[in-house]
Amino acid sequence: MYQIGTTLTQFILEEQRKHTGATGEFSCVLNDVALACKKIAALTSKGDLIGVLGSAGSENVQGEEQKKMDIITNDVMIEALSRGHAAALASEEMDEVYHLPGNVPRGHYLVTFDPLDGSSNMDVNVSVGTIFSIIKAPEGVENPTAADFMQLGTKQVAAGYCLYGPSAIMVLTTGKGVNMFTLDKDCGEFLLTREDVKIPADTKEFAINVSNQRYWEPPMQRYIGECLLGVEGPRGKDFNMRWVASMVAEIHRILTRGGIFIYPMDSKMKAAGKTGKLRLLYEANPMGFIVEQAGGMATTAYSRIMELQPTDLHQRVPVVMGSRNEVELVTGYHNA
Ligand code: P6P
Repeated sequence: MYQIGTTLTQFILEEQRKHTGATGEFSCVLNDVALACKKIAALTSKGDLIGVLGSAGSENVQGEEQKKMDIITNDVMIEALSRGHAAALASEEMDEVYHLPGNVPRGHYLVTFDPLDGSSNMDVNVSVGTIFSIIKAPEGVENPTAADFMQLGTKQVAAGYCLYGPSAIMVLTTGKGVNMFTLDKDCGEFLLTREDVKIPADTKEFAINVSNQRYWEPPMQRYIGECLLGVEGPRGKDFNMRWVASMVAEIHRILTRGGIFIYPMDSKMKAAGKTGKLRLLYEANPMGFIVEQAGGMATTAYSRIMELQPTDLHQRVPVVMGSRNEVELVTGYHNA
């Protein structure tokens, strides 16, 4: 148990002390991420004042329009993680694996991240977030390649996000539960505000982009249809709906009060040769780790997300995650 108000730095160092023989490298990687998130929090809070909103006039490696803040925050993450504690980096905004500069010692951790998930919300002043996932680099590999990142989500040693909303909140798991740290801008520290967060097993709130309803597979049509029937329907209760179009905000709400977040496979994606909307390595896996550590469940609607074998840095997968009993119901419908 930690005292509310413990700084993230103190928390990380205290956790390190529990691992005899720890080199401190993992702690340094976490602190590098925390530094980047503090800088990004400062940038997102200034927005138009410093001219960081709007399109960059370019596309990312996946052909998606890049916002100025996609590029800016990607650079902030790279700069913070290039201090010699990581082995290599991969990001939504970069096609290839990023290797640290030659004059910097190599660490032993691989970090994947989405520097600003939901970045299009920046232009309308809605919450956005940084998502990150940390795995161990294979022993003895001097310059890790994309193949070294193709590890199961169960191999993650840490995952987290920083939500830039009314307050900036860092949510972190290292496999021993989920803790939340709120940024105190007066002292520049993330302070522990919620410890060992747990998701309620049941919910009355679903998050899905209903504009895609006509493309959904029948089991998803059935599930959402039953929710919409409310108390008169087979679920016997009324549901509420939320859709922020920012995964970090959705998952944070679910960690806070329960719920289910769904971005399903659909016929439109299939016709376009896509395998889903959200990216496995830096959205689905880290969020799946956090949700599971908080007692929730994370599947593709068919199988556990963290047991999917990655095949590509930017691989997309369907996502159903949140309150355990609700995710189990949806997954049961799809496997019936
Ligand atoms: P849509 C943001 O672009 C994102 O990757 C997730 O954060 C979010 O949940 C989803 O896409 C929103 O998708 O189709 O509603 O714009």
